Amino acid sequence: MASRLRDFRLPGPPPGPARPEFWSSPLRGAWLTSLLGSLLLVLITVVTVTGFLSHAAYNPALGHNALVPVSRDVGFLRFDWPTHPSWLYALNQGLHVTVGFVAVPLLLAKLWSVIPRLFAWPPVRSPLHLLERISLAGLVGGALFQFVTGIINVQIFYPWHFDFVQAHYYGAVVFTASLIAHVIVKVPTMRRAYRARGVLAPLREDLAHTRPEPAEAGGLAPSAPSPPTLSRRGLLALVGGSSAGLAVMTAGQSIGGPLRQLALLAPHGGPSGSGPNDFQVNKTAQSVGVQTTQVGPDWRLELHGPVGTVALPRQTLLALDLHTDHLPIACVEGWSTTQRWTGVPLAAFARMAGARGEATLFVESLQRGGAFSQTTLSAEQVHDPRSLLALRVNGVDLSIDHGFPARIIVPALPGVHNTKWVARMTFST
Ligand SMILES: Nc1nc2c(c(=O)[nH]1)N[C@H]1C(S)=C(S)[C@@H](COP(=O)(O)O)O[C@H]1N2
Ligand SMILES: [Mo]
Repeated sequence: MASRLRDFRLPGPPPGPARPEFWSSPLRGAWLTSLLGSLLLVLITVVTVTGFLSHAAYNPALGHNALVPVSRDVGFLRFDWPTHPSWLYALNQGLHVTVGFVAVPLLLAKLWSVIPRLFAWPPVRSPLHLLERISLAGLVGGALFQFVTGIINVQIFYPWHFDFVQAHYYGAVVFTASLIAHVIVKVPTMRRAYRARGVLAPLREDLAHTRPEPAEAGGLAPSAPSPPTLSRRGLLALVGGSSAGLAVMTAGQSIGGPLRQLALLAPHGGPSGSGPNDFQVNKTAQSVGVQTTQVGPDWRLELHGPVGTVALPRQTLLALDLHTDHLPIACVEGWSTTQRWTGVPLAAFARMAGARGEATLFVESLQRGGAFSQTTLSAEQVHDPRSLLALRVNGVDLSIDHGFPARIIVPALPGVHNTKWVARMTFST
């Protein structure tokens, strides 16, 4: 009986990718996966940190920088996004989006290097193995979900029916947790691979000296390797070259100048302005239903505060002490552009409205509805002397698409808080 049990075997793997011989690339192995994983980890760390920071700066649930005035407590992430240096969010978001694109070839190479695992046979060996596979589903699924939604979103294209900010945020939480667990579990394998082969030594081998890593049961190295057609450093060069190409096609939207023309992966062909107003428009007035009649001579800025309500025509605003500054608009989608804005400092409105030091400012647009039609600014953001209700840009009146008659410009805030077509400002504590 005992010997019968010992003789019992699971049926062998079906023909195809579940058979070890199916995967024959001589480059696969613990060292290659460790190196790709280590490089990817550096990039993913940058993307993750800038992503969570961006969420803190942008997050609708954070009272002060809110798209809607709610003050749900979100624990340690509850802080006011600073206004210094003015390019802070442009840098944060430029890194988040550019490094995200740069990581794509590395992510694909990393997934390629471990793909035999997807077809592991038997699919489940033990309860622990099942747990490991479920956690890998979170890791790989999370990575694919984050990259696909992020990349589609920066094209200002929203084909889905869920809230991108929330989905990308919760996706990030799941992905980050699975990644931390994965790194902890894999550190011993990586150390073993680096100790056996050196961290960079295999990159010195040319094609003629490229040998497969020794095959181990359940390992990634092939049991029946084919002759190499590419060295490991050739593979790395291919991945690095693709990443560099993606960097060139993305970074220009943040760096600007002639590089902007190369930023082919930035949203393109969208509306812009003419003359001094010729820079990227996120949403045109027409697209959100703001009519030229609403922004004509009858427009008034409604200012509410402890001393009551006033309605100020544009002429009155232009006669106030105006301030001019070079400040960026930095969109969450990664593009940014620095322009010369002229307008009334928000602190002047706080004085006019009789608002006390800690009062926050709630801004509403002529635009009806939608998360982008309002914002809440913290007292610190209001009292930065560079924070403006901008009336002019680059020496001329704002174009209607850039927010005429008046828009918010606050240094270092995500573009989404720079509300266009301002109708009403309310100070309250
Ligand atoms: N009322 C209103 N204000 C708005 C928006 C909007 O859709 N409606 N878009 C915001 C976003 S997401 C950005 S990035 C900036 C872009 O400003 P621009 O279109 O002048 O470049 O405006 C912000 N202000
Ligand atoms: Mo934006």
